[in-house]
Amino acid sequence: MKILRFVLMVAACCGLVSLGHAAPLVASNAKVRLVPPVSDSSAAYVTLRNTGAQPMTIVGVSSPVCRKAMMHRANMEAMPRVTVAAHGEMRFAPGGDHIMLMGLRRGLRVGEQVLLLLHLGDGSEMRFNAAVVDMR
Ligand SMILES: [Cu+2]
Repeated sequence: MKILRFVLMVAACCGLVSLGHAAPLVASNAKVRLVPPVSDSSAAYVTLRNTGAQPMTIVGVSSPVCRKAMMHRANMEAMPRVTVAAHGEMRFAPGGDHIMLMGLRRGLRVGEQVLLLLHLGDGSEMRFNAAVVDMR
């Protein structure tokens, strides 16, 4: 048991467990909108697929690239939590629900990878990278 715990701890530290997915949630098509250097906010988009038989709830988002990140509806209304149904899908997409990145700490460059973290209702977190894309 002790050995198993140690192995899990090492795996978690190395990102083997959480990087890219928090099973059963899978991220795809992740991107961040390129904004002019004068803009201090941007948005991130991603499709989240719940491959599991239990609903998964996202209770927060964050990124080292900005001071504050939030889940927003298309009308910029904040969504404090989002539940992805079992075997369901949640799309954060241009013109719709999105992840708002506020207080950017630096300029963004096309092609760079931005780390995003989803904080889940069970206390775990899911990390994935989103490429900066010029979406004009
Ligand atoms: Cu917004």
